[in-house]
Order: sequence, then C-alpha cells, then structure tokens
Amino acid sequence: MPDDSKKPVLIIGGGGHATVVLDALRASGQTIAGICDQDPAQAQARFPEETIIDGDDAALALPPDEISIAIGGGSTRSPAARAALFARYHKAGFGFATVIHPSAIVAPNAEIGAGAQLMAGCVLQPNVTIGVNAVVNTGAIIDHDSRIGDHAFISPGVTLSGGVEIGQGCHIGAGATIIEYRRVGETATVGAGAVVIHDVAIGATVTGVPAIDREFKTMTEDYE
Ligand code: JB2
Repeated sequence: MPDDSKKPVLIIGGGGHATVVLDALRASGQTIAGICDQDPAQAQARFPEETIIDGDDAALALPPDEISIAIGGGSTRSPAARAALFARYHKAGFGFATVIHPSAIVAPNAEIGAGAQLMAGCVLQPNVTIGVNAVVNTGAIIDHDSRIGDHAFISPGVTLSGGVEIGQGCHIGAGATIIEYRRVGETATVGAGAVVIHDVAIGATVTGVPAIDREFKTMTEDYE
C-alpha cells in the first residue's frame, strides 16, 4: 500500500489521540484538510481552528485523489475500532498518511507500514517492522528486530526489548515492558505497567509484574 503522505490529511476522529496526530502532522510540515467526527460539536470545541467534517458518510464522499487519511481515534477500548475505520476508508479508495513526529528516532532500515503513526520521542532501532495503521505512541522504545503487527497500539512509554513480536491488533498498555524475543499473540492486551517475561497467547489479557493472565491465573501461555 503506497504512502499517501503528500496530500492534505483528513484526520478521522477528533478526540484525545487526534490532538497528538494533528501535532505530529503539523510538526512534520503536512497540510491538514480537516477533522471528521461523528460528534462535530465536540470536535469543533476541541479544535476551534480546524475544518470539521460531520461524520464518516460526509468524509467518504470527498475525492480520494485529493486527500489522504490519518486515523485519529486511539485505543481506549480496543484497536479494533481503528482497524474498522482504516478498512472502511481503504475500501473507498483513500490512501493513508504515515505520521512520523520529527523527534522520533527511526533507524534507516526500519520498515513502516502505510498509515502507521510514530509519535514524539519514540525510538525504533535497526530491523524493526511496524505494520499498517499501527501506533507507536509517545516515548515508546522499540528495540532491534522487533516486529509490530497491523493495527497494533503501543502506548506511551512502552519498552520492547530486542526481537519482540507483537501480533496484529494488540494493545500494549502504558509503560509495559516486554523482555527480549517474547511473542504477544494477535489481539492480546498487555496491561499498563506489566512486565511480560513469557509469550502471551492470542487474545489473552495479561497484567502485573510479572504479567499473568488473571482469568486463568497463569503466567505462561503457549503462543499457539
Ligand atoms: O466511527 C467514528 C468514530 N467513533 C468515535 N468515526 C469518526 N469520524 N469519529 C468517531 N469517533 C470520535 O472519536 C468520537 O466522537 C470522539 O470525538 C473521538 C474519540 O475521542 P476520545 O478522546 O474519546 O478517544 P481517543 O481514542 O481519541 O483517545 C483516547 O485514547 C488515546 C490513546 C484517550 O484516552 C487518550 O487520552 C489516549 N491517549
């Protein structure tokens, strides 16, 4: 999927995460086409100087060859909502802006998927791969050879030691640490501040230090 960053960018969702997306886009010199929100009054109050589009039906009627999209919703509940919005705009023919704050430190050989968002102060070391529409939020550290799946959400201050694999659609909570070469299965959730020392099963939720699955009261889950 081509990077569509050169066109003016329409941000989808006008809440908390969108403030960070807008700042990163501005800081990297991109033009803002506007912000689309299902609650335009709320978005206009938050972003008084921006053009607000009233809902996705109106945004989807805009010409895909003239604007690109940045998903502005965060991951309060699950990255699934971000993935669904991405799919909807992709199907309608829109391209996606890759958002890279100028203060992000990105190794030259890191691979960044379309629509991925690298926020202020994050660090991507060599041989890192970031999936489509994934977010590496403020100050997160993604060390060498780590791979982050499509639509995954890495919260502020997360540390992934080298060779960590994060599956599609995972949510890694603020300040969590994952030791080297561990794998987190797709759609799993790692709670804020958790320390992961074993692989995490697909769809599991682990919390605490060391991180355990509270439902099954086990620290270790097979990845597959
Ligand atoms: O389907 C939608 C849709 N669903 C919610 N389409 C469009 N165009 N907009 C949608 N929204 C809008 O996204 C809501 O009306 C709301 O304005 C916005 C979500 O804002 P909120 O601040 O509730 O969540 P967020 O995901 O932007 O930010 C949360 O997650 C971040 C990761 C906050 O908790 C932040 O503090 C956090 N950093």
